[in-house]
Amino acid sequence: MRVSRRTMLKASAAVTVLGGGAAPWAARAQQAEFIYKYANNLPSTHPLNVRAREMAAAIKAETGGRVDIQIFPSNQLGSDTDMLSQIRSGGVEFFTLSGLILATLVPAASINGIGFAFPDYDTVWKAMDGELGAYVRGEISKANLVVMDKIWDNGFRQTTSSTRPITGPDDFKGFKIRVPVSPLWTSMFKAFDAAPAAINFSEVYSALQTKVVEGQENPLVLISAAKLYEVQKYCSLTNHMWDGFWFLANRRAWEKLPEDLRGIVAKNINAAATNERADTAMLNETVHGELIAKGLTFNQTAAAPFREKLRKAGFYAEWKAKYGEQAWSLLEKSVGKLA
Ligand code: X2X
Repeated sequence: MRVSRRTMLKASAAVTVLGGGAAPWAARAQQAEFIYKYANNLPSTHPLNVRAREMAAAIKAETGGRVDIQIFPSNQLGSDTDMLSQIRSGGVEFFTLSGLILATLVPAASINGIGFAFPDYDTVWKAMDGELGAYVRGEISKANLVVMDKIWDNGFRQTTSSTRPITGPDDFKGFKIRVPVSPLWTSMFKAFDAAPAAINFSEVYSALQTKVVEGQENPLVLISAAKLYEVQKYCSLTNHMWDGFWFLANRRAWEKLPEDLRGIVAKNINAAATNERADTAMLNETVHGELIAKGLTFNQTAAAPFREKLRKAGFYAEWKAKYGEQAWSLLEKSVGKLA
């Protein structure tokens, strides 16, 4: 068949006109009723984001395309401090944030980060899925944010450094360490006589690279995902606190969803949290070896001398007074007497 250039041009013009006329209609028919942004601070390879993508796909399918959750990982929409104000104003609809950082708005939310409180994951999940978690979620709701039931795992935090390993509390003396923007973190490292600098996670890699700080502390899974081993030499297994992410929603955006859709969304978010906990548990088995292969030098530490140093510095007494009897007794019910 011979087609002249003229006919070709005519045909393509017709397609363009048709396409141009049809596109807006087609787009409208396919567009979700609720397009909601979910922002977080973690690399897209972290299990939190892997499970979030799966979760968003399930929500889209189960709502027949009515709810479309778009994920913005890796601080694409700003630092934690920025995203916390966006979730409050409605600039983003969903956000996962460490309870310790959320404590700048909801003081009780940092309580799971009290130094050396949790001995293991069993104790963590019992407390956070039980009374302690329910108490914290109640406080978050009072601040006019919606919070999902299941907290996501960040992990037990370990200390990395470019200058020296941390073998006991004395090694923290004068240590320039990055901490997240949160009063509890600053207070704890001051109690160790370290020199904490509050820096958002979005700036951590470059702060380590340019030696603005000597070290930082984070769970092994994240030290790996964020490639912090590229700019650190030592990793000291201090296990100094357990940290998790609350899945938050802007209240107005949440209440705009009809009841049945809310049920589908919440169910899938909480299921993803449960799967993400299992993923990090699996990774915790292998990541230590991988980080050794990447060049980090590891050392173990004993908790008792660190805890004793905090006790002597008045850290536990100070925070008990800040949280109040009710919250503190819920924590001690889970982890035992803390000093
Ligand atoms: O900022 C951090 O270090 C991080 C990523 O662990 C938190 O979100 C608390």
